[in-house]
Amino acid sequence: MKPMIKSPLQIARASYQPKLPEALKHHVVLKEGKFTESIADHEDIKALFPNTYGMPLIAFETGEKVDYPIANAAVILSGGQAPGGHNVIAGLFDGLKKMNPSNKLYGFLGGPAGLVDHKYIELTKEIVDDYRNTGGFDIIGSGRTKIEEEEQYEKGAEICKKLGINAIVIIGGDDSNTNACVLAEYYVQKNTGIQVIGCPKTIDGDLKNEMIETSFGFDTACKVYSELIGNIQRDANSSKKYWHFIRLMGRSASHITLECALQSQPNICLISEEVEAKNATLTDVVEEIVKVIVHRAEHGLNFGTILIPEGLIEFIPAMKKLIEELNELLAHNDDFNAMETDEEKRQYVKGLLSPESSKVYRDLPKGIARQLTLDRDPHGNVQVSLIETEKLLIEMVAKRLANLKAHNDYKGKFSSINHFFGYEGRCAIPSNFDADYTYSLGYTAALLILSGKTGYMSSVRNLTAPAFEWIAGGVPITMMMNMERRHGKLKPVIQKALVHLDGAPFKYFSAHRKDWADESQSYVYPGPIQYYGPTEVCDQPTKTLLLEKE
Ligand code: FBP
Repeated sequence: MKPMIKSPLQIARASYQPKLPEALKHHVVLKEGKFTESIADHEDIKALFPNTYGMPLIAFETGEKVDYPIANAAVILSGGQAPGGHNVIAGLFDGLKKMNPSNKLYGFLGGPAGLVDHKYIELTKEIVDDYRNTGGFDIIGSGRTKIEEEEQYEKGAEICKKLGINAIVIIGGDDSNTNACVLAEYYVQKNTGIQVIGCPKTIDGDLKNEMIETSFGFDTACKVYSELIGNIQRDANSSKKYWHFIRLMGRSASHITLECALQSQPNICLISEEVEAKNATLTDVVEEIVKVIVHRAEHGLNFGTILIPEGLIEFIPAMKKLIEELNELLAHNDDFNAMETDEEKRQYVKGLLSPESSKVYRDLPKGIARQLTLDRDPHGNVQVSLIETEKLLIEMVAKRLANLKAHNDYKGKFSSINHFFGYEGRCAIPSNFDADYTYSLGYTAALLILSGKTGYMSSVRNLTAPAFEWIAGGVPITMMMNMERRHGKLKPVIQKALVHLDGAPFKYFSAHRKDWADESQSYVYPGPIQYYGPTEVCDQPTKTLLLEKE
């Protein structure tokens, strides 16, 4: 294989030593805390997870030397890329090797499918060293295959037995960690001796709770998008001629959009959770945008920026109902899948929807209606990244402005440009925060494995303090669960954390957005992520985290 060609920054980052919580730099002792309960539906979850329900919280503290047994572990990267994944692996590798150099780490290739299909590599020092502090998941690849059948669990157990693997670390979002917990329970029930540990990954920032302060990758991705938004704002402020409609990844939750707004102060920022709470229609959303555009035009400002969360459409109540109906309708629907033309599919869907949803569906531009019926992801979710909400809004806003113009109520000029930022940030070189956080998560996962734990998620807390004050431990995954309807059935799942309207980040935004919308100039230009330099420039966590911890 040809050696990787590295940029000067990559070469410099290869020797960056991520910071660890102080306790992890020494011998550690495992301290058990309170026994736990699921966030809701206690009896149902307890019945489904008789062996892994209610386990205590865990913290690692400085202590005496412990002789750990030999452990061979394997790691899986699951779902969308997030900056820092390689450092979880590096931390896991270093943790395992430090406790016993004979410990081995394998990587299953291409996501959870690698476990079932027995595709793997042994991760050696040479391989891991090549990927330290880099973005991407390409060390072993990722995938979205859902492991949910007994046959898949058994195939996994078979390869683990063959390789002598006694623990699997699944690095994933809420759905992947839910599956990790199901797998952990199954392996205990079958007495396989295989432990399963989860790790909180997703740029979306929606895997968080009291014990998981943030998912990794959110920090870096938001910083990359905010840099781009800032650059666009400077461009808009220079040429003064375009309204930029910027859709941001994040699936259902608007955390990314909110964080980018806090960092860049755009003229308008929509938050899906607020739209839902206000029971707003698409027309209400358009009116809100138009109001600001008209106001700025009255001051001669025919330009601006609008941030749109990619999941917006799912939070407009009428659209939400339509999507829910479509989800049920399209789950395993062979008739629909066999249809060849879009028109055939359109007619078929229209006929089966409730009268209200059928009307909403008919009124949508055809392109958007088609995007709503595209394949669901393996977890049954609409792939919101494929729905071009920014274009839908541009179309509706332009129509409304033309109407106002015809009545002499708007004298401005409306030229728009659409953007979608998602893939640009998911594999960025991790910020110092993400590099340190992920390395610590991986190292903590190694300790959980060596302590014989299963059904836990690696947790590193107190993240707004300097890294040496971070607290490392484990959280039982069942603690984060409740029952929800998926693919038409009630299932135990980790509850997604949406933006709380009574939370500090939203409150801050809501208190300032009027100033950001008006004619005074309040754009912020965050600039690119800095890896070297003063700590206030290089080591800051997200504004969301800072406000939440205030
Ligand atoms: P995860 O939840 O798996 O981390 O993925 C996040 C995400 O980037 C979402 O923001 C986005 O909607 C989706 O993945 C896109 O999926 P894909 O990578 O399959 O295009």
